[in-house]
Amino acid sequence: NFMRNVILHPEFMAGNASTTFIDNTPELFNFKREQNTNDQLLKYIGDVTVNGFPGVEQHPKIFVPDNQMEDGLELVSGIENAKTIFDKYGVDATMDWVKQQEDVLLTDTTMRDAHQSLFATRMRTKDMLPVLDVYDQALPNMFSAEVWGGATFDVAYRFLNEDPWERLRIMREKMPNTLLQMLTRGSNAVGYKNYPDNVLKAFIEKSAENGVDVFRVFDSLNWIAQMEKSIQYVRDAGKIAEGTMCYTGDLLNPNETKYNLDYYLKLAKDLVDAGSDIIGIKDMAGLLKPKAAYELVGALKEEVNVPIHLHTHDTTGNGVATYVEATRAGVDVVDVATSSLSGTTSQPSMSSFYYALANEQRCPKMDINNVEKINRYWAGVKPFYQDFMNGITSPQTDIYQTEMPGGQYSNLQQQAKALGITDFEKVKETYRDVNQLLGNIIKVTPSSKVVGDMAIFMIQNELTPESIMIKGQTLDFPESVVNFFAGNLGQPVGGFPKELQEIVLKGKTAITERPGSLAEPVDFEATAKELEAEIKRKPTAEEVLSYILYPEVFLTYETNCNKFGSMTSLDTTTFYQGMRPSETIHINFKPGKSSIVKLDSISEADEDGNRSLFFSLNGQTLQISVNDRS
Ligand code: BTN
Ligand code: 3PY
Ligand code: ZN
Repeated sequence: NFMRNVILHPEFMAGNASTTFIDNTPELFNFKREQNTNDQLLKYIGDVTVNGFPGVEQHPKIFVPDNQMEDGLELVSGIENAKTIFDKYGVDATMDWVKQQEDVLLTDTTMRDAHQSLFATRMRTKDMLPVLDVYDQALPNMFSAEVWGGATFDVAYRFLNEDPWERLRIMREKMPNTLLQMLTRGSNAVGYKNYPDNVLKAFIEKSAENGVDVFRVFDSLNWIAQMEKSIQYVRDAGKIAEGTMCYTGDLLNPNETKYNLDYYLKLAKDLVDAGSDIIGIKDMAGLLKPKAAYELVGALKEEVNVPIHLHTHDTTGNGVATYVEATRAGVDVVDVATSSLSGTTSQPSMSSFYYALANEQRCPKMDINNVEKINRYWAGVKPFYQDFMNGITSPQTDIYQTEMPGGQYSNLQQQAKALGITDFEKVKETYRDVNQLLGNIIKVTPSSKVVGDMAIFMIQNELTPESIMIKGQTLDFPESVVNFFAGNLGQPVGGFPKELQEIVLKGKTAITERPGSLAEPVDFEATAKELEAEIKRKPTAEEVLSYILYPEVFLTYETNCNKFGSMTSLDTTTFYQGMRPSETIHINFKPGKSSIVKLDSISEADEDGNRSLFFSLNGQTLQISVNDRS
């Protein structure tokens, strides 16, 4: 394990390890947590068996058949692709290569946005491994695989008991010949608030070192000032900077005065001036209609000299049509997901798009039989996550009016329900009103939350846009709304609606500068010491960053790691649902070392609420005590 850590360490891989490398690199000794005592894992199984998984209603166990990759993939190696060009010749040569390709290139979002948008980002690394093992050789013509960032970072710690950095290193190791892509929220990195510039810089450097090649940088208000630092840090790290514009409104609507073609062309030019190597169009709600995509991409190809990368969600049902039109207009790369994890709130289907363009010059290059085989593997993974599915099974065309991002659509439904608001039509209508009230803003994490929170607030307090203007001074607005009007998310296109801003801020002044320019830099050494005192071991630089981004979440993860050990040997059904009395499972604690675990019985709770679980492990009885928190 120690040698594996040495060999896989980014510094070692880069050939930069010196004689002090081992002494100065505490993470090399982080192999203890990869192991697991029987006791720890049974404790975990016991806990999830008795208390259920956070956020999931307890139900009879749903057994999902074991899932394996089929044989017979056509594996090829030695193909020239974006990654081989990048490794050999660098960023500019890669972008030139992209522009020269006749076929439209693809980014496969299956392992990031697809499961983030379909089942709350809950996919475990374990279920990705069989695909990672064959990826480079089965799908060698991908432009990139989007595998990191967005919500995957905190959800890994929070719910999967996984270290996201370790996931990234595994992906890098197993996919050396595919560009790995991540989503970063500009000044919010992979968090929900602004961080000081030195944190952004360190986060991007470490992400690059651990394996990210392409950084898609966006801002939730399309404010260039919130993106340009990150873009520069990506460039400084020698990686590919994808400056991104979020798409909203309706480009071809003659009444669209704000988010029209001129707006996007100017934004794209500003992003290129800020150092973008490639321009991303991020259509998070699925609002970009086919003809609009044709116009937008066509105009961008004329106006800017960098490749164009289009991302959409199929929430409204027109995703493939949009991509076909974008392809005809010369788009360089589009984002797709394996078909079993595509559609609705996820990306359009990779194989549907392939067939839509079959026999055409720009048809994407792929071995369609490999794609189908790998897709059948993913189809087998999907049922493991049914507890987290968002329930959306058909196109939601009302999104053209509400403009709600796919990821928020199902979330807000749940949030409203939890507060006793069952009329989702009313929520959507109010969301639309709030968007107008706020000045028709871009809506994506975290600005979309401002609109959602405000809509819920208005419904709960029976407020209308008119009554807010009248009695607003007496109202306690949601924190996210105050934060928005205070300028802490940045400056919206066209500025704030002044009257409402005064009402919400109640005399406080708003900032107009970039929030990051006012933030004190973080003292990494002091923070590392503080964290060391908490966890009683020397943290890695990556762990210090995780702690800065998500202090509580990281410390809880650390506690859970010490309590439960590593979860990697546990199958996903048991991980999320635990066991039921009389059930037997097999656990491979180590490769080739399979153990038989049976749950014999669960006792009644004693007066302290503790239950005893009687397991047999390879025939030997083990008793685990679990506190029943119900
Ligand atoms: C977390 O919740 O922070 C992730 C670790 C998982 C802990 C397990 S999940 C099932 C059981 N119920 C809990 O509340 N914690 C444990
Ligand atoms: C994220 O920020 O996680 C997103 O995917 C936004 O669309
Ligand atoms: Zn997305």
